[in-house]
Amino acid sequence: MKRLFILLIAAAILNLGALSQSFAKIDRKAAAESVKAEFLHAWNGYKKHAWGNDDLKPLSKSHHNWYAEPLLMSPVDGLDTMYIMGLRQEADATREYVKKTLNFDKDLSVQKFEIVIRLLGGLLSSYQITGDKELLKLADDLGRRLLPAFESPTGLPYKHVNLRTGKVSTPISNPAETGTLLIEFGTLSKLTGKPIYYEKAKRALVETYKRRSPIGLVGTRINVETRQWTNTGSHVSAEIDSYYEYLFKCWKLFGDKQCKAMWDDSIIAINKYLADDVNGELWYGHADMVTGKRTETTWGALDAFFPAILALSGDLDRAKRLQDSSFKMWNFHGIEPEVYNYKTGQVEHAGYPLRPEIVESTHYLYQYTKDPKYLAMGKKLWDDFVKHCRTDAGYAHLKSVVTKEKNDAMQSFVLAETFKYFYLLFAPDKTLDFRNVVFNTEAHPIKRTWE
Ligand code: DMJ
Repeated sequence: MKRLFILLIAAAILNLGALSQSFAKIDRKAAAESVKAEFLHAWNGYKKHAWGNDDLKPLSKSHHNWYAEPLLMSPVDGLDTMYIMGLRQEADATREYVKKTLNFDKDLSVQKFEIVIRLLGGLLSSYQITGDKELLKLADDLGRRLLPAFESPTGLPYKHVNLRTGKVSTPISNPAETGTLLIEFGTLSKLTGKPIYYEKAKRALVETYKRRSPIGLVGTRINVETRQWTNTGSHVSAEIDSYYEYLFKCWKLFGDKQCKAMWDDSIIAINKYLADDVNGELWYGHADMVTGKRTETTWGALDAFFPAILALSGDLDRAKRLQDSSFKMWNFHGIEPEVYNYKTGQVEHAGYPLRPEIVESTHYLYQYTKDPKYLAMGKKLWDDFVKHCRTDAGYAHLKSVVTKEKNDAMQSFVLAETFKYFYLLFAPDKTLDFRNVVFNTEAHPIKRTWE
């Protein structure tokens, strides 16, 4: 076992070495074309085998729906990627289909967070790209149907809400789900002139922040009716991650000074209690929100968004070091696991559901540094991604990054995020005005102009 670990470390070091040699070799144009072609491969798989449903099942060549009726997750999530890639005809046809088919008047109890980041975010960014008022109308209708979720005694939203009746359920939530709403609801307010959306989502973000511990950390689970934490584990991973992302991004997008102050305060605690320097490498582990005591030394595919936020907030030094750590994690098995123990080198959750976060951070670091190292890094990620996840009908999750066995799923965020960030990394900078958009957590770019 020890020998295997040493061999894996050696392989990872060789990979970093190979990376620095290959800077000059990246043909950005060819790489961007290849990403576009593979996006179309995945999209055509969806169209052929899952059209009208939420997601493609790429092994059985069938479909998956989140609820009893489809809500067009893949078409709405993938739409702005088509426009960004210049696939105008395909995008226009998809937009017409969405307008004709999507109807939120359904007796479905939906998970508000996922609906907000994928559907509300997707409709708003595609509205900004096309100016098609029907998309804004759909977004407004959806936003209105989600508003009852905020009617808890604390203003922290319930996890589920029925789109037709407004009935809420599931009071145990988490910072990611109570605090990842303001980009979308705030944008809806700016674009419709209805302040209620901004107010409700902002209050939820502030209430989450107010519940931080005396040392400045938030936990993993919170009861929205009682304000009590039911899990005090603190980290930047699943169930917390995008809460921090939105603190900074809402300052960027709306110039909201309170969001900036909440971020400034939070990042001090994150760097003090979660950052973990291990033999010169920077990782961020888990700690108890009350005591600050280290509880886990794990990092994973979801956490890999954090270098992007560090870079965005101006901390390029930590961003670069952390990105090197994520890349090291990726290279142990030629693709990253969901959870990796950076102290023991063990994979703790071996799945890879085609996550975009490491690509997102590579894109941000390239934008801020223009260091060709990040193009080479992205190319390695891309080649591995295609090699291990491509199927004849699309792209498939991996059950295990160790065995590379596939799973019959292709979530919509692959179309919204993974392909988009790969494309933006390689495509000419003029493709998207990076400095003047803010991406929601599902990679839907929102422009800072409100027309
Ligand atoms: C996406 O839905 C979003 O990026 C979310 O913030 C986290 N999980 C997936 C991608 O991994």
